[in-house]
Amino acid sequence: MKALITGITGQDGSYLAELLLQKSCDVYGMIRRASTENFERIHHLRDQIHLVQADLLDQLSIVRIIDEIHPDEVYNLAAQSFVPTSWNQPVLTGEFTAIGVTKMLEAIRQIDTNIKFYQASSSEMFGKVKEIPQNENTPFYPRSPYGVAKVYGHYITVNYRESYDIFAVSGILFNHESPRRGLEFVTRKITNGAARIKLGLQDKLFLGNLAAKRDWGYAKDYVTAMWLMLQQNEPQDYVVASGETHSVEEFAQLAFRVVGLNYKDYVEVDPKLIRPAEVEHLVGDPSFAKNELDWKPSVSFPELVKIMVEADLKFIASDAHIESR
Ligand code: NAP
Ligand code: G4F
Repeated sequence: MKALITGITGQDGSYLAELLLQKSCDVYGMIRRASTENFERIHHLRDQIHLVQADLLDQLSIVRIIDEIHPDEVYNLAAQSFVPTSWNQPVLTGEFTAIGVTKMLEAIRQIDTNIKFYQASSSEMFGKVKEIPQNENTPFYPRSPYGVAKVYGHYITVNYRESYDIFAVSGILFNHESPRRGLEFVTRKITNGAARIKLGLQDKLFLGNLAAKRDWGYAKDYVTAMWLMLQQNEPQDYVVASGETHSVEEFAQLAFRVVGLNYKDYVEVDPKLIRPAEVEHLVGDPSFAKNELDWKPSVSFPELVKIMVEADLKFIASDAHIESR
């Protein structure tokens, strides 16, 4: 079994590569050319995976690698994935996150329609939510150029499934986090900030909207759901979520509690971090994934916060040690 992962250098790509190796897959990772390597998350896997250069912006490069590798499964995780950047770079976000999906699907259509395809859809598509909780039938109402691009990616995946009989599925994943989460996302910003404050490296943590609510899970659990979706008999789209919702403020409260501090003494709101249009309340209904895929999350919200804070304490302590030499 051969699998190609786009976005292998990202949070999810690195965990998915580990999972697929455990399943005895031959793992190929698509990377884009950079002047310096950006492989921290997959460093430990380098001698077990194959890295191939291509770019979501370059159709021919995608056709070439799919033709050369001829994978059984393609997991399309690559995207411009940070919501605030999508207001500053809306066109580029559309090129990567929306049209990039068509480029992947079109390569599969031309080379071999038996290749299975996973698209990384997002709960950001629900945006200004039409119902609570959100499930596979909830209408979309995206609130950012990123959300709009993901809606395009979602429907082009449905369309290629229906037009060309490709086994193409979308996982509508709610926020999932880990110690490998990028530092700009709110969970990692908080756990990293709390750890730095505890270690005396920072005084304050500036955040935006503390009232926003998210359904947060653990990334390792969520990549298992991606794999399960491609092992089914029928291609279908699934919501993957914990079913619980918590505010940014609650996350901060718990994270600071892990290091024995009161968040109110350190967290301040910076109005510049408030978004032009906010997604206020996300909470998913994962019943379909639970019933059909026999999938359920294994890490609770407080456990997730603890895992992330403890990892950041370790990471920063070793970093601070290097700084002080
Ligand atoms: P991430 O950490 O930001 O990783 C994004 C990946 O995409 C990186 O490997 C990046 O490569 C790659 N990439 C970006 N532009 C590219 C291009 N033009 N050509 C090739 N590769 C490109 O994202 P993540 O959290 O792992 O999320 C994975 C996917 O799931 C994304 O599509 C995201 O939108 C979606 N999603 C995430 C969540 C979540 O909570 N994490 C929830 C729902 C959906 P570089 O290393 O070169 O930048
Ligand atoms: O951590 P965030 O930046 O994640 P967001 O916007 O929910 O997007 C993430 O999850 C999506 C799934 O729903 C993915 F599709 C997407 O790729 C990405 O992985 O922000 C979460 C919430 C927002 O409401 C934001 O306004 O936290 C609020 N927030 C408050 N202060 C902040 C901050 N967000 C960030 N990034 N930084 C802050 O200082």
